[in-house]
Amino acid sequence: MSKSGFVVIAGRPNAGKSTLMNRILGSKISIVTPKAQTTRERVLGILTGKQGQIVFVDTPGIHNAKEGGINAFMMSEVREALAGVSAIWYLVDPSSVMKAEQAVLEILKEASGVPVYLLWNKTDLKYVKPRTLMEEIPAKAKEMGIDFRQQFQVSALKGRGLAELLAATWEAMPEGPVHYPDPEQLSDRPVRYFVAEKIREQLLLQLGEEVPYCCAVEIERFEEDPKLPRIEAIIHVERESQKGMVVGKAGSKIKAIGQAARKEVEAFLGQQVFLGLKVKLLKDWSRDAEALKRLGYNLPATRERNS
Ligand SMILES: Nc1nc2c(ncn2[C@@H]2O[C@H](COP(=O)(O)OP(=O)(O)OP(=O)(O)O)[C@@H](O)[C@H]2O)c(=O)[nH]1
Ligand SMILES: [Mg+2]
Repeated sequence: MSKSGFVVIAGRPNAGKSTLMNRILGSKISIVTPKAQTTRERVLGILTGKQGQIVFVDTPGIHNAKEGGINAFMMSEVREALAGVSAIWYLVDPSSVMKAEQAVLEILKEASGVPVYLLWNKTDLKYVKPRTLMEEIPAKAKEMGIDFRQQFQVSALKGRGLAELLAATWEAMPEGPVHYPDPEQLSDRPVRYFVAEKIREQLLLQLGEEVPYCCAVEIERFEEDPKLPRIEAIIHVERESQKGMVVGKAGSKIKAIGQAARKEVEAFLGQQVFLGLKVKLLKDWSRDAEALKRLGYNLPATRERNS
């Protein structure tokens, strides 16, 4: 019998969760940016090997979502990802603070009985005072009844400590049939999801602090042409005033975003594509249940039964 299990990668925004999953899979499945709250939806990274299969679940960073809308959706993604998993990788940036990590522990507590691996990430960087946090987190977890199985010092960016971490995680996996029998399959998402994400990555990288969070990407058309697939995408903004910020002077911004995103899509698909971008107003989409649903951000209450 081979080993088979789900491992959720959880933690604060910007801890390096997506970087870690990409590194383990050796493929850029999740987008990565220096901005917090880059990941909006859970996405799978499927590792198939001689021992069996580990299905990693990259999740949005855990933060206090005060209002409803997209933030509430992101936190429901984390909660739903935690159901029925075999292990949790809890990633911490050592420059974090206990108050922020407390919000993560509150959610991990809900997955009672699941072994948690505490991963100190970014150990390639020098920090002045990680000591207190390194004592505070395990102490608090113990108090809350969370099963901290083991701790590792890693660098998702450099790959440091990952072999030991993976070996320990394989050990903890139960025996069972693999969930995804095709060893070539690396994720659960369709191509159009990855295309939309590459566009969102460029919005995060190329626009000022707040604007990317007001953007949602929808693939309007995807024409499969073996020579040059034709992809048309809409960037939805929340307010009229944001349109100009995305388009830029004489369309310079949207052009740069489109060019960079196209290069990423081409690298991902291994072929040239046509990528057309449009900017449209979808008023207050991040707070509107119907708009969120249309964009695929299904809040638990509106989620279809079989989706
Ligand atoms: N120096 C260093 N930087 C890292 C490491 N891991 C991640 N980073 C950087 O940290 C930033 C955030 O990385 P992400 O992988 O997007 O973080 P995340 O936890 O997925 O963030 P959200 O999706 O916002 O929750 C990026 O700039 C990464 O390059 C690491 O081990 N060392
Ligand atoms: Mg991420």
